[in-house]
Amino acid sequence: MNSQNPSFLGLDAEQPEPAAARAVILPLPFERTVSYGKGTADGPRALLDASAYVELYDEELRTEDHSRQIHTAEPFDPAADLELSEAMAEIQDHAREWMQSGKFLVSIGGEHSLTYPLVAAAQEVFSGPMGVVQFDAHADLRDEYEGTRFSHAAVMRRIVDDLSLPTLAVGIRSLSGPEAKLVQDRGLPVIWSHEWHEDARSGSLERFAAYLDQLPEQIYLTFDLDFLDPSLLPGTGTPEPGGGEWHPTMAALRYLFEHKTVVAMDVVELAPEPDRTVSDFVAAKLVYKSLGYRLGLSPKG
Ligand SMILES: [Mn+2]
Repeated sequence: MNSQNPSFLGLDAEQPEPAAARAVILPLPFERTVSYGKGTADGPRALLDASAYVELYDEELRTEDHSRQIHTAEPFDPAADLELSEAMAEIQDHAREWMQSGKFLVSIGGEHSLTYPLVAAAQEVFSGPMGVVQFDAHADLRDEYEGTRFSHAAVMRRIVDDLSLPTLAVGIRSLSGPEAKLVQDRGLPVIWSHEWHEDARSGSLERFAAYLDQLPEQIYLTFDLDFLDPSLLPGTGTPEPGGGEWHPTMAALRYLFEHKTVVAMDVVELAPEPDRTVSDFVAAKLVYKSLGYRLGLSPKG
């Protein structure tokens, strides 16, 4: 491990070799189509730096065994002069190799456009039906944005249209008129932000569970950090008020990992703030909690 690239949880030399790990963290400092606040290229590094301060013992799962099962891969970023479509293909190839090795791949971004090649790789590697669960403030269902079909703002449209995968979007509170019409016309499953909050107030996962029941057993999870409320995680490119709070979000993630086979996941859109590390730490903790749910309680390996 290059000392320039910290490993998750600050384990460095104590982390397992890839062959012995059950999960791999793949840093993807990719930023090409960001439209508002920039800085997601610095997201992976900030998340890894902050993760050194996450306590290894998980008080909810009452174990820290999973902390020794995680390997951090070298960051991967396609050459800056590549066409966007070529860069996407390189990310897909790279992610496919990790997924084929049988590890639970957690890709950390980087901007949300990354999710398209990651989901495409998962679709190649994991045979059988697969659905995509998206936690996000934004629908990301534009057909193109600022001249590209590979924009972060079009990433779920690519997954719905080009990859023909069933989806569930959670926490949506920002979308255009045409995107809303698409949701309506196609009957795309969405838990709107106001519905999320209604459920969170009463501690109910019924709506979430009912939508999950409609999806295949295999799930790819994409977690755009702007799903969370900006009071909890301000360091993101396009923050939106009215986002998720910590405990209801963890309850939903736990439910997802307990009831479905999550085959791979990404956590994207961390744009570190210059003078505060709270967002970086929240993102790191979210990754570690997810890994705990995946490795610490799942009997599925
Ligand atoms: Mn978003």
